[in-house]
Amino acid sequence: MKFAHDFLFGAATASYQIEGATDVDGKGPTNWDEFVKIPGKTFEGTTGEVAIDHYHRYKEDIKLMAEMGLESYRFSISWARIIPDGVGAINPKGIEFYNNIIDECLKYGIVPFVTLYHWDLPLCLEKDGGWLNRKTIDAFLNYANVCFESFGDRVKHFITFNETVIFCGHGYLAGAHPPGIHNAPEKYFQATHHVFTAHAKAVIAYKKRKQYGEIGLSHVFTPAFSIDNSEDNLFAAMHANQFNLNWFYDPILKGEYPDYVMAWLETQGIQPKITADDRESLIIAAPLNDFIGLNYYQPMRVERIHMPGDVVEPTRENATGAPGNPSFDGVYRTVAMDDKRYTKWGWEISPDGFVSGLQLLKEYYGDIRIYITENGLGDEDPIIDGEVCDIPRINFINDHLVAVKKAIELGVNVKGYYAWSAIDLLSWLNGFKKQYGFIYVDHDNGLARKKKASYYWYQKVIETRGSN
Ligand code: BGP
Repeated sequence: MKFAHDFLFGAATASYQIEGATDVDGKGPTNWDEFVKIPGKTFEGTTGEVAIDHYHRYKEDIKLMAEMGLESYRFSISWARIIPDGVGAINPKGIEFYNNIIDECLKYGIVPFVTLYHWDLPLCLEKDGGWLNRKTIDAFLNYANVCFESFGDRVKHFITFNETVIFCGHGYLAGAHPPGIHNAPEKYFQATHHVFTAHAKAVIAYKKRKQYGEIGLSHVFTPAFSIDNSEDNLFAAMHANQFNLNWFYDPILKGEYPDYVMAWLETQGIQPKITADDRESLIIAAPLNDFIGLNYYQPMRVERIHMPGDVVEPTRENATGAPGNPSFDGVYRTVAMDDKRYTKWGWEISPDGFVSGLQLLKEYYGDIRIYITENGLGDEDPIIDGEVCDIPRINFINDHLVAVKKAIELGVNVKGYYAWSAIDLLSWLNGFKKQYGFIYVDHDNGLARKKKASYYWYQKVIETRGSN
């Protein structure tokens, strides 16, 4: 099977991970500019101050993407470049920069797919309470409107937020992202609710403008599967999906929160404050969403946590599962299984989990249009005779594209695939060693760009519409 002619083959990046130039041309400071200064918060103290200097090299980078045959480029806008203090005056240089990126894409026939919020919040807003402060909802709506006004004539695909579970989970539970708070579930739930409300208001505003494009949001998609068929573990998987999947998709697509999680929040006395206006926005916006974006890297394998006294066979703990995939009342834990494959960073490699996850999503939410907005392999790519031989990445992406095809054949409405990432970039917590790109960036040689083996391979995939 070939992918349909309107299926988009893309690749993605995010502003803080590539742009650098963090205090250039009027850009305001962000939460991440501050956070990376705290010792021990990032890998070997790496920061996005220079990143891969895409701010100055975007022409070269987009030309390389065009030569690869990329049909669509997903990138994010840095809010603080557009509105340096988050709420006040607009910075014309910021608008100009993103206009240039958009024009450069269009010049080559690349469809720009724009994320409004990929985690870099203007510092003034973070200092004023960030996503815990309701004022951030209005500030986001204002910022989104500025973007629709400035770019909506040429950008026809907007993603409001990237991965609410990650920036709120790491921000208010694991302390690994700004604002660096640990174990505060009441804050976590309140912040997620504010994000969903901001999304809903932006969707309504966008549709009122009649710019005739698409709008949706992207979630990290980690469907939970029980490690066996025992009732106990199946219950744990259901529970994990309620907290990690339904909590995030129900308010967006159904306009209401899942009863199961709400009931649990009540038992804990930590229900988020939801105003009548918030509820109304969620309900009005739900049917207006054009798509959801899924960032799929791995599924979760879960088992029920047993009570003291139970005999439990110890399993290897999954190093990365916990922070972004919280279990609040100790019902389940994520486990690594001996018969599964893992990356060097302990992320499970599971194209089958992708297919099953997409089917599960269809059961929950029907035929909603889906874009795979991220999928890829983080690796330390081998360089042999000067060539970047990232064969494991080729295998990974190939297997996941086959999975997407299978899901489409099973009736899942997938309309595009964005590899993470178009080019090597800064990994938020893993620095520059963990690479994802089709294009290598040589940090020992003035950030020179070089095509990897996967670059030529993806070029062929696009050329043949995935039939090779
Ligand atoms: C997603 C983020 C991306 C990117 C990716 C890989 O959650 O949306 O921005 O960072 O994960 O993550 P990492 O760099 O930690 O391997």
